[in-house]
Amino acid sequence: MKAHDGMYIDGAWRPAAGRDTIAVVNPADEQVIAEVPAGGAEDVDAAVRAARAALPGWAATAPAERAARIAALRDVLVARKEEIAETVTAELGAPLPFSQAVHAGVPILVAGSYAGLAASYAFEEKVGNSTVYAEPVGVVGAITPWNYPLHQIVAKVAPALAAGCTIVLKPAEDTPLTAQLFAEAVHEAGVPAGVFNLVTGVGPVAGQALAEHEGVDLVSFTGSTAVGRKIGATAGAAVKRVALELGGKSANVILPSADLARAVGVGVANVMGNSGQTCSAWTRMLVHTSQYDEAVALAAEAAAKYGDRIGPLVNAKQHARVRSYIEKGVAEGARLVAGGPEAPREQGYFVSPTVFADVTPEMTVAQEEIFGPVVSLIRYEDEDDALRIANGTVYGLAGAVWAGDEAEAVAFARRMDTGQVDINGGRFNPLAPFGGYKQSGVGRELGSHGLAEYLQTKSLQF
Ligand code: TXE
Repeated sequence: MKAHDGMYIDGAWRPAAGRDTIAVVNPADEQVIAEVPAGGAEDVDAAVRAARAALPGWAATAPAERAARIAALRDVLVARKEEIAETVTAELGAPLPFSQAVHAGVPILVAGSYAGLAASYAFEEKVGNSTVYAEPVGVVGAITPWNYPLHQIVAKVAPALAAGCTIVLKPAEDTPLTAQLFAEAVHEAGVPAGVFNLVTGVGPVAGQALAEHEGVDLVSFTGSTAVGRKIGATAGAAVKRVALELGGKSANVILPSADLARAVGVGVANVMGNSGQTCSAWTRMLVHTSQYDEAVALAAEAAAKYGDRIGPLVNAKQHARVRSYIEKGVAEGARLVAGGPEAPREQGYFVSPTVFADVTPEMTVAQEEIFGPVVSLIRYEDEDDALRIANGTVYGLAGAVWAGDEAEAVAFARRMDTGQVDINGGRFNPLAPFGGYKQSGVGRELGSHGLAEYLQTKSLQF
């Protein structure tokens, strides 16, 4: 596949300071498809300097001009949609239809929403005898994961651009080609040189250098809780802003009045999409004891139907990790009713859609993020029991509630310690804030709440 052999810094592709490279592997067949440079501290420093130099100019542009650039970026993403989908499929392994609809489609919606918000947001407000200005935080260090390669980038870069911030992006080492394509799109959209910069590289080198750089005013990170904790500590010590979007173990609560077949079917599909590599996936299905056996049968059937439509996991490390979680589930007494730890194909990092029954809330598969196509069915006795189980993990990112009556589902959702809940299936809304309670993170992405992360306020009293 086509790849740039440099970093996108100050509006142009420039050679990396060192000679290290990253091999990009197609997880469906384990073949190396490209190589990109692995940047180090020197590359990060050059990118941060470019972003600092561009900051005063970009921060001073009228919101309407920033809105026009983001709208142009959205249009480039639309024009290059097919290429984006093919690139994500090549380096992440997602089936092409899923890449087209979700990996390419969702970032277009998000970019569009920020073109609108940049134009309509109240960057200046009268409050009594004061005027309050919302000003850009400054230079943003964005560190993104591989699971939704373009969405994770756009969910940070679009609001940062709308706010008037400048950016250095360090994307995941598994999916740098999508990030390079995005840099091309930013360039094509006419975003001024230095406003957006890209440094490809590995986490503990380029990522860490970016998180620790004193020229960065805000670090926005999405990834594992372990790395997020470290980045949060570094930012805290430097007294700089930080946004963390971390793991999840979301509950899909099916109340007895719900349409059971639909709730189970949609619930299984929610976990299997993107091969379970979704931080908000509803990995714990909570079913009333009176409907439990029926739900188990429905879930096993839904998972079996998924069969070959599921893509591989992103890399060998995740492949081994997910399979060892499945083995642990069996060892702790959960009952496999679909799938299992065996790799279904010789080549590629595939795992079969897996369903566990007889899962109890304290089991490892019910507590830890697996990040694979594995759903665990847990039984509950009554609503209070369901709530205790739903809230009984360190995470609180997302979830779902199903009930015959919407008001009943809403009442339950309001008692959940979690940042986003889908009611009777829900529907994606790019304007709704997304982010975690508890150890799922700090801050919000998307919509005006996502934009506010990149702003700081100044008030003038009269
Ligand atoms: O994450 P990492 P990994 C979870 C999921 C998954 C697990 C491990 O449970 O199984 O994390 O995935 C960069 N300083 N999520 O190992 O390492 C890294 O280069 C600065 C949930 O891939 O956290 C990449 O760009 N940066 C999740 C990004 O951090 C560092 C999405 C994420 O990689 C760094 C992905 C360091 N010391 C995984 N070390 C979600 N919330 O959606 C790594 N990075």
